[in-house]
Amino acid sequence: MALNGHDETSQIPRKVQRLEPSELEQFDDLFPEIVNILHQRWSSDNKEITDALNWFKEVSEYNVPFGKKNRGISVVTTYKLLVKDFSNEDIKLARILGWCIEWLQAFFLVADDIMDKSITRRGKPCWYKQNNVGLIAVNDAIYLEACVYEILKHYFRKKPYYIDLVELFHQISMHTVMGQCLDLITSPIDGKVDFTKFTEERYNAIVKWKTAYYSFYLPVALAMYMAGITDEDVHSKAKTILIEMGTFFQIQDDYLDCFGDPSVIGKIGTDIQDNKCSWLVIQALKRVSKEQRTELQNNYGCDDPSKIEKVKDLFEQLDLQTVYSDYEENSFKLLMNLIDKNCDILPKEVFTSFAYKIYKRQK
Ligand code: DMA
Ligand code: MG
Ligand code: MG
Ligand code: MG
Repeated sequence: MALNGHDETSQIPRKVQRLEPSELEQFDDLFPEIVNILHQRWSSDNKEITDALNWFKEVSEYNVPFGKKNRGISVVTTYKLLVKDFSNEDIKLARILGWCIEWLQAFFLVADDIMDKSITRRGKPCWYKQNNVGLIAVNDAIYLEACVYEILKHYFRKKPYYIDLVELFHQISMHTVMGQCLDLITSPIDGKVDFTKFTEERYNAIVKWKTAYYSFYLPVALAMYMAGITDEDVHSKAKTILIEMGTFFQIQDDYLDCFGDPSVIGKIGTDIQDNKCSWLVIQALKRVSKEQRTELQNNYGCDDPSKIEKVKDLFEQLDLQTVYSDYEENSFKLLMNLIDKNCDILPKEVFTSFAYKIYKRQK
C-alpha cells in the first residue's frame, strides 16, 4: 500500500477517515437529554398519557440510537467546516440537528421495514417484528416523525433560521415519501414480475428521491442554514454533488442487500423476493441472454429460498460483483470531478469528508 493511504490501483483512499471517538461520544451523550425532553414536554400536565409516553420512550430507545449515525454526525462536521469560531452552545445545537435526522431516519426505517417485510435492522429484529408491537409500529413511526418537530421547537424556536429548518425537514420528508412511493409501486406485490418498468431512468428517480435528499443533502443543508448560508445557488451546487453521492450510496445499499454480510450490515436482504427495482436487477437485465431473462423472470419477486438462490446464482454468473467494483471506482472519480466543478464557495472538505466515509464501506 502506498504511503498516502491509497492502494496502487484505486483512487479511493483505503483507510477511510474515521470519526474522532470524542465527536461520536459527545454526539451520543446528548441522546438521553433529548429523550427526556420529549417525555417532559408532555408529562408535566398530562398524567393520563403516562403509559403512552413510556411506550414512546422505548420506541425512541429501540429505533433511534443504534445506526452508524453518518447522517447525524455530518451535520456537526459540516458545521465545524463552515463556521470557524463556533461556540460550545452552537456545536451542541448542530448535534441536536444531527439527532433530528436520526429521528427522521428512524421514522422512515420503521415504516420501510413493514413495507419491505424485512426481518432485521441494525442487528436486531425490526421493531414491527417484536411480539408486542406488530402494526402498532405504524403509529410509532408517525410518533418518531413528530419528534423531529418537537425537538426543533424546543431548541430552535427563537433562532432566526428556525423556519428554514422546519421547512427543510418538511420538504425533504416530502421528497422521501415520493421516492418510497416510486420504489413501492415499481415493485408490485401481486405476483406479476414486469421488467419493462425496471429502467435506468426509473431507478435513478427512485434512489434520488427516496435516499439522496434526506441522507446527503439534508445534513449539509441543515448545517448551511445554521451557518447563515441561504443563497440558493450555493444550495443548488451542494445539492448537485450530494445527490450524486446519495445515488452511489443507494447503489451500494442495493449491492450489499444481496452480496453484503448480514452480520456486518445488520440486516437481511429482501430486495429479490420483494421484486425491487434494484441496481443489481437493472445491471442483470442489461447483460442477460434470452434464456437467462426467462430464468430471472421465473424466479424474481418470489419469497421462496430456492428461487432467491437461483437469482443470486444468476447475478454471480453475470459477474455483477466486478460490475459493481468497476462502477464504484468510476463513480468516485466522477464525484471528485463534480466536487471540483461545483465547489466555489463551500470548502471542498465538506463533500470529500462525507465521500471518504461511504466509499468502500462494508456496512
Ligand atoms: C430505504 O431503501 C429508503 C428509505 C427511505 C428508508 P431500502 O428499503 O433499500 O433501505 P433498507 O435496505 O435499509 O431497508
Ligand atoms: Mg427496506
Ligand atoms: Mg424500502
Ligand atoms: Mg436496501
